[in-house]
Amino acid sequence: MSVDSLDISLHSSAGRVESTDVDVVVVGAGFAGMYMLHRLREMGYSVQVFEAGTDVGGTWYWNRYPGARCDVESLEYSYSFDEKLQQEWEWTERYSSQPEILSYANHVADRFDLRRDIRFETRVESAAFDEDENAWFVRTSDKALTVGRFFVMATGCLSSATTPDIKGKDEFSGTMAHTGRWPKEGLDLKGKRVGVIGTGSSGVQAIPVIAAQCDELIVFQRTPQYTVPARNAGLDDDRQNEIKSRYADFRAANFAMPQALGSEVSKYNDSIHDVSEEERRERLQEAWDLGGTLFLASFTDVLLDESANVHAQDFVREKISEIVSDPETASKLTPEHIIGCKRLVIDTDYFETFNRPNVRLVDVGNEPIQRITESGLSTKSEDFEFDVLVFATGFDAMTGSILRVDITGRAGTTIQEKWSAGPRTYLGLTVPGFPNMFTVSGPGSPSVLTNMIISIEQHVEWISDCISWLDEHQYSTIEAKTEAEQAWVDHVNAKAERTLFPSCNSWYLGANVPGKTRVFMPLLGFPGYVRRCDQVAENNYEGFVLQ
Ligand code: NA7
Repeated sequence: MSVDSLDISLHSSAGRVESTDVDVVVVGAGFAGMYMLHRLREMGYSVQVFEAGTDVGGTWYWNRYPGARCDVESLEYSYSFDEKLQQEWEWTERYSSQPEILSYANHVADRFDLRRDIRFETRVESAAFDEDENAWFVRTSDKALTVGRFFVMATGCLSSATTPDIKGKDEFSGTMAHTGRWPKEGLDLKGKRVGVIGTGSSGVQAIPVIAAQCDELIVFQRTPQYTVPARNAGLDDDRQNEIKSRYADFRAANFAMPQALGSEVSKYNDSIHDVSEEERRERLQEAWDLGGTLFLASFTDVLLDESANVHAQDFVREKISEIVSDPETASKLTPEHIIGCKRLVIDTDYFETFNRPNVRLVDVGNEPIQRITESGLSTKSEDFEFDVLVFATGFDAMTGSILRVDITGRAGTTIQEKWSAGPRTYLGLTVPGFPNMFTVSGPGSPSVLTNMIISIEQHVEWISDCISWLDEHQYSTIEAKTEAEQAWVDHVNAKAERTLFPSCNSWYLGANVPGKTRVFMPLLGFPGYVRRCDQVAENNYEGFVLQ
């Protein structure tokens, strides 16, 4: 399909449309947008990608904070679609740092000549489906209009950074930075007093590195965090070569795992209640020593049953009291909630950092931050002073980056209206009322509960195959049916309700954003999801209206 043929089809219906026409408009040049562009181009489609940043990389472009690192192992957190690419790229560590992943993204962009179809420093402001033209009219911050037959939101799950609405933010005279929008030129923290708000994954990764750079660090913690050691290390050449010698098999084994990762680590298949106290401890210790998020996969029921979960909680609580020297600090750092219902964090020397003389922990769970002041911030009983304030306060996850674009579907309905009571999709890929629009790793897909790059590949391949099938069968639109959407929403909820995930305030539920409807957004279980997507396609896109 070419621009010319699109022009003809548009002329043949109700009148002329503006000329920058493409087959597909893609929003975002992270790993999803990059592969979407590459695959569609290989299939002969014209594509225009828009990206707000100055270069590729998405989440790895924006999250440049000290210590930023992936929590999926490097040999897994990489594209699998091209054998030469996965053979030629050399990873240096077990878990890659942000700079290394960004270099990889740049390498991919160069290798497949992607940049010529990406317009950087250009934000998509609105997109509207024209029912006469069966096309999406996309307006960008450079005031241009681009028309595409298809519209793909490849905007990532964790791209819309949130800063809490604390009084006095404008009064602070020092430097403020959000971990998810870290300045490209970096921040020199040497000799500085630094305050960090937030102890999620970003805070836990940044705090030890910032503590080692700055003079004095104050950590403002609202909820203590379960974190287990990453045990990051240099990647052994023998291990890398061995995996590369059987990469296709290694990928296939991971693809069959619930989270699309960790096939060589998850070796147990029994309940925590089926083993003796001694074996339970040995196995948790083994997982602690090995490091990584699969700590929770030591038994099958840690995320299903509270009486199983409590053993893993106790184990980590004990480790905190062993590592942190000051009992009062250790107690403040000790979480009480279900382990894993907020995303489990993996760290390097997080709890150890609180033994440093230049680090202080302040509990703002019991005594919230009241205001930001010219020289720091205040709680009810104390004023704190620092030169740099870091917000490690997270993201409006999964829906934030979609909802900040004015997207209008059929009959003038906006996505903001459609999702006012929480996101609703069919397969996490499509939304009734929004024909020819796709979301990569959207709400209702496994996304953040899996190895994201593998989920992205599966989505991109499904979307591009769908577009090609529609053209082959001469359909101009595809639109999810409302019944299919309802059944899907019920399926996602039913899966979540069988687990402990809904039991605490996490970003998976949107609970970190004031006013956001509480809905568990990702779908549990990758292989079942893939089977369902394949089945839908095999059955001529059941659940969709095709015209
Ligand atoms: P998270 O995991 O959402 O963490 C945000 C942190 O900020 C968390 O500790 C919050 O406490 C804290 N927070 C948010 N607002 C406030 C206010 N007003 N006062 C004090 N503390 C606050 O975001 P991350 O960036 O760390 O990680 C997101 C994902 O990115 C991560 O899971 C990885 O997948 C990559 P709370 O727990 O809500 O009490």
